[in-house]
Amino acid sequence: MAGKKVPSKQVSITPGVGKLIEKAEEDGVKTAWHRFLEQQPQCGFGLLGVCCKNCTMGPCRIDPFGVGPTKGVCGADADTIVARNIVRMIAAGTAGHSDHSRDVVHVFKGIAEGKFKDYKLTDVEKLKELAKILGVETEGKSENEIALEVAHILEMEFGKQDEEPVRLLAATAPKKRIKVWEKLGVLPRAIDREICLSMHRTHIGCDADPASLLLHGVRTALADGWCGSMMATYLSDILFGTPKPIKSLANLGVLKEDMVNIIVHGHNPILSMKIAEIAQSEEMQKLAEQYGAKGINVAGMCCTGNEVLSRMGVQVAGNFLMQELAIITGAVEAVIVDYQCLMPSLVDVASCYHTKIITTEPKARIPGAIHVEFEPEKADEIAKEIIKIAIENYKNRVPAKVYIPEHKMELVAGFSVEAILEALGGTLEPLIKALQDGTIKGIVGIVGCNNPRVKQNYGHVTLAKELIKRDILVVGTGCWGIAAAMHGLLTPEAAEMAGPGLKAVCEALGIPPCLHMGSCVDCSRILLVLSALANALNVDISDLPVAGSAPEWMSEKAVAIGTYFVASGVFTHLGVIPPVLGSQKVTKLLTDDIEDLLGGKFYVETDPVKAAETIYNVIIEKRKKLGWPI
Ligand code: BF8
Repeated sequence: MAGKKVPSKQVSITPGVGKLIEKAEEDGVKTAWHRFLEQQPQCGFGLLGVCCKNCTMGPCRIDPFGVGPTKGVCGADADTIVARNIVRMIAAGTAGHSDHSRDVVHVFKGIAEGKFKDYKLTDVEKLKELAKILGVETEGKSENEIALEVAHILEMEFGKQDEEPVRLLAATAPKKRIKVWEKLGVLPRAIDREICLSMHRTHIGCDADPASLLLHGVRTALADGWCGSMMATYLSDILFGTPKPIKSLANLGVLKEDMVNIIVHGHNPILSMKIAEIAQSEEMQKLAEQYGAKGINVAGMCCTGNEVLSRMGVQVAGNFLMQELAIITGAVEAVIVDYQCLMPSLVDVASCYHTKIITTEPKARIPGAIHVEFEPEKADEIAKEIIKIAIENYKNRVPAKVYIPEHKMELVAGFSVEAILEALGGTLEPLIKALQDGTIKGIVGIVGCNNPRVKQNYGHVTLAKELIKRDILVVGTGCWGIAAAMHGLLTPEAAEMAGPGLKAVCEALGIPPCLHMGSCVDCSRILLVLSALANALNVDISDLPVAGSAPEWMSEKAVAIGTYFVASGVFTHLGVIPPVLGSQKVTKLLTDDIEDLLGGKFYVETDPVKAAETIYNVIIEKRKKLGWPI
């Protein structure tokens, strides 16, 4: 293969990955790791966040050493440019999560109106809980009537024009925290409005004050976590069931040599749940047999993988950096995608094998892919059509090109807030007691992506191991959840790796020391746990012995998540340096000053072992302040 070789043994800790990178090179295929090498050296101005291309007088670049220009053509300095760039990242991330949510609301409302017959309301108890939260009277009303009223309120969360905070946030965040946001003027009023305002403020000639810009970034991120993402979680639970602990397997070894392998990839469960469901039907299984396969094997990738894992136990093929590798096994008939975190390169990689890439959403089309537009009114029919493409493609598989690593790991996923409560016997009391007496020192939420800057999954796994060793319970979502699964951290037996206190709790409850809470929008579940703990202890979230981390983050959605964690009062670690170092002022605001305003701040450390030590110390300090034993 032309181009640089990737040091395959050094770029990942996950079994099977190195071998597939080598296979890619033998097959003449490039992966994200190859393209990352080709991109070196990357633009220093971009890495520091001091490049502005918000108008065509630019692009302007600020010299971080003060030798060259210190201002762009319009006069914006490094502080303004860095702040504007980061706010735009938050806005994009919030848009991603929340627009996903809008799609789920659309289907939820369509079911209530009787339009989408292929879906149903599965968790009616949760619907009633949500109705109560939103102040919808349920007495004497049918499920559909309740759902319709709920849908109308949720639609307004996107676009209402009054100054009142979004209702989901007002109803679920701790009162003490809401006061903090009120005082700062950062209570989000409507999701679309805050995203729109982020874009307006960062337009040429608008907000130039870094503090004012960042505060609006906070407001936008809060609209994501406590409203947009939370809505997606609530409604997905209502539609498909609230996750309960469920066993499954993870890593590329879940692909089957003698079956039609279909990967569902993306984020929205509306499509992937249908594919997983319809693939199990007798009609589809029989068709697969007619084509010489033993059946159909659906496996998940990234967050939609987490959605189908949590609710159906669908096995997971891998996390973000493994999407191309799945195709490189030569054993995948189709990758069916909705949106977000899809590498356009999937089509290039697939062109070297028999794999079909099937896009389904008008907002995420990839040149060269087959496009079958998904419509919820014809969900079953379209799911069948897509699955048939995969089945018919089985005959094109080239056995000589197939290599499926044998590695796969057992896991238990599905720890929704409800499942955690059930494991605790129906109340938070045992967890609070364990925290108070120091059996468990604290809780850390680990989230986020893979990034070729980091040895794949090393940050996720090392940080989690280091924390549980110190009796810190780890909860998490997204690609962290898949990393933890592939490395055996999501089994009750992993309690062996935990400190004595956490180990005893896990053994008593039969739970893993690391709890998989779902996809990235399900970070809202973590917020709900924090809110419940703060309320039960009559403190603010910022007083709790908790922290957040995104050890291998790369996406704008992760910036939004990190920001709403910080804004919620959480000390938040980033394992990848964000593009802010070009402004000392912005760097200080985010990693220091913001703590006085919000009680949380960002902490950047690329070494997960050092990060674990610092996080532990922060947790111990919080415990001391609460008067709890250390
Ligand atoms: O939303 S963790 S790489 S898949 S952005 Fe993407 Fe990051 Fe994975 Fe999920 Ni979240």
